[in-house]
Amino acid sequence: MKYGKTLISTLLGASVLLSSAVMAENHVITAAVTAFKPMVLKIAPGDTVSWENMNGHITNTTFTDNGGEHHYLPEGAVGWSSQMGENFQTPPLTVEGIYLYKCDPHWGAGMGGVIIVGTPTNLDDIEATDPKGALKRLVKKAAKALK
Ligand SMILES: [Cu+2]
Repeated sequence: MKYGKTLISTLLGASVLLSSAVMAENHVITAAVTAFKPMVLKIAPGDTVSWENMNGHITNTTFTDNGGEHHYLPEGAVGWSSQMGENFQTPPLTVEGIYLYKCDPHWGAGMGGVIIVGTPTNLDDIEATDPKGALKRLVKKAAKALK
């Protein structure tokens, strides 16, 4: 009897894992001239994001400003940096919060984007960095999408 219960709970656990894997979605962002579309993307934890039409573009979560490198990611999240022209895909984004990224060659033209995974845990943290220029525009877009 005890064995039977263990077996059933194991099977239930496996089916829960399986259904969450099946339900995870990939979301596509398209590079268009000097913009990512959509610029703000909301996804569920565990979903992935991929970029298309990336010829001449990159997606990169490392920002360089005030002489240092900065990441605008939720605590514990891992960022990414694609190769030039690569139609990059993230691993499943499991840490909830706001992820900012940019295209380095076109960052001067404001080519960046926002991915919001589940609950936007880190909006206050990002706003507290007093973002300027194109970064400020990204943060405003994120805040607006959350209203
Ligand atoms: Cu670009």
